[in-house]
Amino acid sequence: MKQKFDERDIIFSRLRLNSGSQNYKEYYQRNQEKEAADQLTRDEARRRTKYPSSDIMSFLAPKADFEEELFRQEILPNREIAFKVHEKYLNTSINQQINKQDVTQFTKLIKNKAIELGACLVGIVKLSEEDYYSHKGITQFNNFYGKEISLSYKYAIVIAVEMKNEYMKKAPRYEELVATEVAYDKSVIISASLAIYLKELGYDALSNNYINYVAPMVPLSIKAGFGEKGRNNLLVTKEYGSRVRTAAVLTNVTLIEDKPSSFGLQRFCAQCMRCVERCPTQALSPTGESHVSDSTCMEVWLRSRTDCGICIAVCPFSKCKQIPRLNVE
Ligand code: B12
Ligand code: SF4
Ligand code: SF4
Repeated sequence: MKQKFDERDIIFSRLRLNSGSQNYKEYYQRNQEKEAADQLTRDEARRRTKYPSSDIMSFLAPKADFEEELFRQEILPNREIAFKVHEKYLNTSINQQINKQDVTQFTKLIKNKAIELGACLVGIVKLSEEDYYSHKGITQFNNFYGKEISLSYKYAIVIAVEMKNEYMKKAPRYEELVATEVAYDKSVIISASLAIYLKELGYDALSNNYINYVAPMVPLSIKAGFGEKGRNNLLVTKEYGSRVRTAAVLTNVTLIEDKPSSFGLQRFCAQCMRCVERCPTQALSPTGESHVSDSTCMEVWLRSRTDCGICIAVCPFSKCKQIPRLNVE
């Protein structure tokens, strides 16, 4: 079995550790090489936020009037719905009477339902133990830090949501963050709604999205047949490039799995290299396994107060047409 990835290692979890806490001491005793860079990022994030006592990522907030307007008109309405549906999902109990399904028909039905709900891609993965994180980290919405993840769902219904092209091509400006946030909330609405549907039919279901991840999404979406991992270290799909956000529903109902598929991306990337060249901080590796340096990427986030997205926008498969110009402070 491949080694599992630990959610405590992702940068968002590391930055949320409070210095002086037992978890902080334990983590940096094991990972001394990360402490100095993480502390710099933490200090910079606090320095750049209007809300120093709230979540460490709150530097990603509107600044100009037009940004406030976009926040109110585009992000807030979806966020409210996402949290309502998520709450309903948590409160829905599993029907004690299992509603038996024909596998082929039900796979079709569930995929159609995902598309109706707004997914642009949907695929099925047969889960293995290594698909899960080994332990929980700290996220904005829960803190089960250090809890071992020992789940054994049979299948994942993986969904992708398109990020608005008109906004993504403005990366790394504020519009890009709006495209990210809206697609994140839509991914919660879709995955939580599917989980509610499955629970009502008598099947356990867990919604894996930004509110609570138990499994990393890039490997899952590649297994679901959405596309390949590009030089930009992201899922690149033939249809939307990397301009998608992904989520999943993990369940025990039997489904027909999809297979990973290739469209020749690796050869294309070797000639293209646009994402590597256009990344403002050289966070992407030009050779070997594709890889991103998390703290180097975050330097751009701190400067632009968005989550950048240039490596999505410049990818020819993302079809953003207009190649964005660098605009970071
Ligand atoms: C942490 C995180 C980040 C961090 C670190 C990135 C990273 N790849 O780890 C930072 C801040 C840098 C980041 C940046 C961005 N992110 Co991000 N991020 C995540 C998050 C929350 C967790 C990723 C994770 O678990 N990484 C850890 C491992 C699994 O990933 P990995 O480094 O690629 O590791 C692979 C190999 O290197 C190797 N490996 C590496 N280490 C280890 C260790 C062990 C033990 C083993 C066995 C293997 C192994 O195996 C891994 C599997 O292939 C995911 C959501 C999620 N839960 O999946 C979103 C996610 C990956 N991000 C996403 C996006 C879009 C972005 C940004 C474009 C920002 C934006 N505008 O949205 C940038 C792009 C950066 C880039 N080019 O990669 C999307 C990707 C969608 C897509 N099209 O693929 C995701 C899936 C969010 C979502 N729900 O849609 N992100
Ligand atoms: S999001 Fe921006 S900073 Fe991060 S890897 Fe992509 S281009 Fe580089
Ligand atoms: S920009 Fe070019 S090199 Fe980067 S992922 Fe897209 S096709 Fe590959």
